[in-house]
Amino acid sequence: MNKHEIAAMLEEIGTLLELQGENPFKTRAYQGGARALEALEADEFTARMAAGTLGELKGFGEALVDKIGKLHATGRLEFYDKLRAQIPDGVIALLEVPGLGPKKIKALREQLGVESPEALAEVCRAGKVAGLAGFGEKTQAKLLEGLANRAAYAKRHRWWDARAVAAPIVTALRALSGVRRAEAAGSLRRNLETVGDLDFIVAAEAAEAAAITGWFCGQDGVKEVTARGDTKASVRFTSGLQADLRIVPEAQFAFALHHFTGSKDHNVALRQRALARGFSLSEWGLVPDAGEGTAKEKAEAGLSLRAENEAELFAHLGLAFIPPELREGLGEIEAAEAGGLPRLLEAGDLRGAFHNHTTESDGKNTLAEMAAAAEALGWDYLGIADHSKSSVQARGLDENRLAAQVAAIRALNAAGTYRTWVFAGVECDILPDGRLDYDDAAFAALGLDYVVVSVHSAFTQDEDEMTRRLVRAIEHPRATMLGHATGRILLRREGYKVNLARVIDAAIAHRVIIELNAHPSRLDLDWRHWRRAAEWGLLCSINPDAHDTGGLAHVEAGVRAARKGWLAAENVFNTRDLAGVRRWFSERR
Ligand code: DGT
Ligand code: CA
Ligand code: CA
Ligand code: ZN
Repeated sequence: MNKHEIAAMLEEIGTLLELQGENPFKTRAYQGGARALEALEADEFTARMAAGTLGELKGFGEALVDKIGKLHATGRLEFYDKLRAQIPDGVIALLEVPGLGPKKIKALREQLGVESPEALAEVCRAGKVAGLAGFGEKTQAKLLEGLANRAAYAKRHRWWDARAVAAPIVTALRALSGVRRAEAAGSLRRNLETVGDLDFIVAAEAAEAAAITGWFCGQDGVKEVTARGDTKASVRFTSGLQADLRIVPEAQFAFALHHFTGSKDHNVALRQRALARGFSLSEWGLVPDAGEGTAKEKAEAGLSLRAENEAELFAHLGLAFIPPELREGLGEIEAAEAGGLPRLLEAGDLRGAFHNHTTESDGKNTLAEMAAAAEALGWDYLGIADHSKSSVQARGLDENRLAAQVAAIRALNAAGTYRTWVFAGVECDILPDGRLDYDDAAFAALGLDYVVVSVHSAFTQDEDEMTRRLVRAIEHPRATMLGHATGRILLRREGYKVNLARVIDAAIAHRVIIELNAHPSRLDLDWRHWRRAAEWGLLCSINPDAHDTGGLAHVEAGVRAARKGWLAAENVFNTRDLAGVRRWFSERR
């Protein structure tokens, strides 16, 4: 195990011990150990592990060093396995309920015998939780809301995770004998932020279909085959994700791909358009509506118009090709008819990104490592925006540390070590009253290139208060961009309540960019707002919010969401070249 994995393990041990009611001294030793480990340079860690000198450092007691050694060498720890085995899975699941930490869970177990989210829902509904010391009516209501979200979301998966499962399957399907074409369809292809199940469409000869479904059902990770026929199959993976496979004759492929890409609303609208032209559109083909027989029979009788691909299908209906991500029944057919579809942003349009963290706050890689990674991606620039001082748990930077970081960034640029230019920014907390985390004198002295302003505290303010708070931050002359505008965490937590129309208006009026936070769990501001906001003149920045070098790649999720929001390159700030970005920043300062 590497240092990060060991630190995560120690952190988990601390949590498990807390759940068990161990004394705080002991649990803190593990949590402190995790932090000390994270603070250690990777090189030093490796050297000290080799030399057996980790114990010489402050914060690494004998017991801790022993456990780190075992994890480092073998990736396993009997102590952990035993501890974990003592705690029911349901209790572990309780840790995922928003608003619950180890202490509260312990109280719920001891006083109400709650050992699972389901049991918690029951006692909340019965009103028993409100009476416990440290809980109250408000907490009880919050827990119920969190539980409801959890249940609603349990069936969906982040787009990023679903894509990671689907991509190798498409590759493997294409390599099977007899497979002419294979694509992932459904919500994944439409770049929806969460995906219910995967849908694969394959073109192959009927004689090969059984072998293909056989491979599909027998592939690694399949826990259960939920349906199986000659040309169809459905499976469930161990992750809980399900997948449907459909095999069609090659002539039918474009129609099937289009049908199973959806969305349902888009399909309904397109079918109506076909009917108005005397045709019936279905997964089988595009056949004349008149005459005897079902659409399937007509298609099998060879009555369908031919379409090699979806572009030809759309052309039969007098439409330009509609990119899958626009197929949500939100006016894309009208736009395609009028030649009004946007030239959507592409991943290659991005020249860099802002809002990235380093080890100075809660990132896992240093400034130099982040710059090197950005250079490897071919980026012209990289913006560093670590946390500000109020984000204490993220080791936010006070004025002095930030000044030192700005100096380090200037020195790095001057040294010319990397081809990628580094901009000095900060992710500045928006305080509960809308003020920023540094005063005017500090900002003046720091000479930052830009400032991302974000909410990291007091999420529970009412809509009015939150809206006023965000607008006040946007009105601050130093604000360049608004970070993760609603604070939502997909599948886990709703965004805070805020009047987005007013926030967007203020951003446009004050020339503040709003980020599309590209972290796969955020994708915030949501794609549903971007089309209109961009028409009004809002500028978007696709920001990975990277906490390590690998996190920079998340911009792809942001590009997907931006495409879904009808955005073109000109709507996105970080498609500008270095000179263009510099100009914008200097005009704003
Ligand atoms: P998901 O899986 O919940 O994230 O969403 P989708 O869009 O992938 O939905 P899914 O897997 O149920 O079906 C894939 C596509 O197949 C869907 O987007 C449209 C098409 N489809 C499925 N059922 C129907 C239906 O009853 N009517 C129509 N018009 N289309 C359907
Ligand atoms: Ca699906
Ligand atoms: Ca499906
Ligand atoms: Zn943030």
